Amino acid sequence: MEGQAYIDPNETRKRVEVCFSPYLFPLYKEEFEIIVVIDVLRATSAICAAFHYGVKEIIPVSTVEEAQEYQRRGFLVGAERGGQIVDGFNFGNSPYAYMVPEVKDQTVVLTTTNGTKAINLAKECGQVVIGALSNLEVLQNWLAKQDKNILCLCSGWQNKFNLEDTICAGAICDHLLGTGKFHSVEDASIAAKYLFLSAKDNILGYLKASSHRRRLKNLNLNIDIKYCLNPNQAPVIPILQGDKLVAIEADVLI
Ligand code: 3SL
Repeated sequence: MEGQAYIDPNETRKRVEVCFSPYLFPLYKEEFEIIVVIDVLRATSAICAAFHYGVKEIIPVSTVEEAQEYQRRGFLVGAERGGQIVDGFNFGNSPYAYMVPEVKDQTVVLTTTNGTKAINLAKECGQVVIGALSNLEVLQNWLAKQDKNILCLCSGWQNKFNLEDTICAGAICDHLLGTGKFHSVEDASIAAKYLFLSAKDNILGYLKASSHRRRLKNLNLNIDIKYCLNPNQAPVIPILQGDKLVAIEADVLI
């Protein structure tokens, strides 16, 4: 496998690794059974919020054209590009847009700049699970019980590295490594873990100068930033089944 780090031939533990951006995903994609797609600001936080507030299923699509097609067919559709609601759609990517009675028990279609693309990229290669700071603890606990190799795929921003997804991925790594059942061999995973450890006591402050936080602040979306960076507010695990995200049943989470 191209670019793989050294693995001790006697190692029996499962792996947990971090891929910093979808652009790097081809270097990792063959080795993992579970792919945790992370887009803290804001796609995966919005998805977790949606399920926490009772959305039945979410169809993540990569392009605005696909979203328009679903809209023509009568679906509820959220569409975001560059942090803003795309013209012609009723809502975008704000977690608060999914905390309303109108979406309860509904199927929602969603397209976003980076997050839904990363989901569709990952789905050919393993079981896609949605990760965010808002579902961190419940996700960590569930992943720890899976006897599978796990890749945390950071959605980044237009294929570039970002801090918020990396910190979330680092938190997942830190927890799984702490169970003793997992190991990491890639330097990216070690870096993500140390970034999380230096950020964990004040994630909001740590990300103050980060690019995407500044982009959203400029769009007056501070309220969304605060929600997305506040851990464990939406204890759900969305998982991809076919082309649809559904929430894992609550009794499986215990
Ligand atoms: O990139 C994405 O998928 C979005 O979450 C970006 S934004 O937070 O809506 O700007």
